[in-house]
Amino acid sequence: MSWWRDAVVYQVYPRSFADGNGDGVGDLAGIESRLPYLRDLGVDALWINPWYVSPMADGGYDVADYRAIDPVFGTLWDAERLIRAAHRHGLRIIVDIVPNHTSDRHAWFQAALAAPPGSPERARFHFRDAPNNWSSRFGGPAWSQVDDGQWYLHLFDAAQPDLNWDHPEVRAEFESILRFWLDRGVDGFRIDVADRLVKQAGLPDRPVRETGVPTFADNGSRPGSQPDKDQPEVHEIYRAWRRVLDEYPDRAFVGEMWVADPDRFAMYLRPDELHTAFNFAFLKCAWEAGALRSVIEQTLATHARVGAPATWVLSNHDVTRHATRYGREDTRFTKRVHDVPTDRALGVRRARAAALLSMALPGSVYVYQGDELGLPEVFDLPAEAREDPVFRRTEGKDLGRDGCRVPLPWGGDAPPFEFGTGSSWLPQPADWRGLTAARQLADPASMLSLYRLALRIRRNEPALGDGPMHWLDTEPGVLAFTRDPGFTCIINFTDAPIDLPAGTPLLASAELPTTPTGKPTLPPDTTAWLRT
Ligand code: ISL
Repeated sequence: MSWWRDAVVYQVYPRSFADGNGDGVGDLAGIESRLPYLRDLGVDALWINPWYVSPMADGGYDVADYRAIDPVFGTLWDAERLIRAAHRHGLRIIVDIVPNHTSDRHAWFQAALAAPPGSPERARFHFRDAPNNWSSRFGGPAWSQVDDGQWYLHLFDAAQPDLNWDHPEVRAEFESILRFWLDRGVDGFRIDVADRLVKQAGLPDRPVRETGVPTFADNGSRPGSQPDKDQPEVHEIYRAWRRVLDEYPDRAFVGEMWVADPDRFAMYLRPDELHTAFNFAFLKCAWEAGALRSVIEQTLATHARVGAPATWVLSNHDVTRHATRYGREDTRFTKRVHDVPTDRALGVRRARAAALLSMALPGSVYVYQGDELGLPEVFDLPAEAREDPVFRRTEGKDLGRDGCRVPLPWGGDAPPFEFGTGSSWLPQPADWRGLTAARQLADPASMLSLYRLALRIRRNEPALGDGPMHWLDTEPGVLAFTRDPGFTCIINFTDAPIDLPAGTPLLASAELPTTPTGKPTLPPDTTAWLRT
């Protein structure tokens, strides 16, 4: 079976994973030094966020050279060595490709700035004499003006000019970049904002609400109604990319699309397009039995239609960490909120239960670095340390995403907790002493021990990974399903203990208290795996 149908993929945010040279920023040497940790954790692949030459206006999602490694991370030689070392440890490497926009320092954009309006250099981007009404995803307008008066489009930061995907040179260049990395042995690509490359012809204004404010939310909008995303012509790009990828054995794409409509979403996963895509419906869902059940059912139905495996994603480098989200009154992820009461213990308890749920479902699983340590979102970062352009572009109204990007605590009793030797680019909370990987390894009740055990069972259990699942009848507030052969997963979302169904417990996210007659029960916010 293809590896990507059931892989556990660990997301490495390289700035914050491990610092090999003591400059306070994570790097490739740091990743390489921690490969044994990842192998022992039991993951199958790493997805590494952008490592290319970049001015870092958006943490590396502003790429100035797609064929070279940023010096802060290392060299191309280091990348080649890391790919080989990962393969020796049985770990595959997925790299992040950023095709919607370049950096404003990219040679093409520099040439466009130096050339006059109407020039071929400007045709690779979207230059216009007047802007339309689109907003940047990071706040503020999506257009910036250059010295001669023209405007260029940037759906993200002004330092991230959008490429014109109608231009044949843009298409040819990215196919060449794919080959460059495939030839270096990467096993796949994560495609950044995969649904936004193609814009509606003529760049028409977005529909405007009665308030006069352009509509912005992409949740639940009518399919095809927005000119800056999910245009039908984008699929031609992925068909062409798939032809390139298929020249190399065993490689896979994972698309990043925040496309809410299941039919539109599934189109990207047709057999001649992308292999997989992130399941943001699952990530956004409340910690609630009914809501999760319908997201799971809809996910499986959507993917089954196109023969693609589902993915199960709880967190990433763009969203509030789920150990924090799940400790709140409102457990959904809709937008980033920071000033609400959070019950840390409850959040961690549910995060443990959610980990076992995601690992028992059919398909592939994503683990964002630090999930396995139960890290919380960090809110009290000093303004001057924050780097996310969202913070600046919203004048601090949105704190941005730095709070889920704080460098990992590996060991020791004080910052930088063996992340490196110098002080880390974002400060770590002093109370992360108890959360270091070293401490958690020594504690069989820790989040890290749970992840290691669960991933070991998942790998050895023929019932888990790809394949069918069957719901069991349960009381309200309880979800239970079986996987063949002989496996049951049950989650108690209610606030009272329930009876466990027949079977021998293999693993549970919390202790299973027994009744006076010796029967084990499943406490609230707990998942159990049973041998049946
Ligand atoms: O952050 C989001 C939700 O909280 C998304 O809207 C996000 O902005 C969008 O999915 C695009 O994200 C990706 O491209 C961005 C980059 O900043 C993000 O880190 C990346 O994941 C621009 O390249």
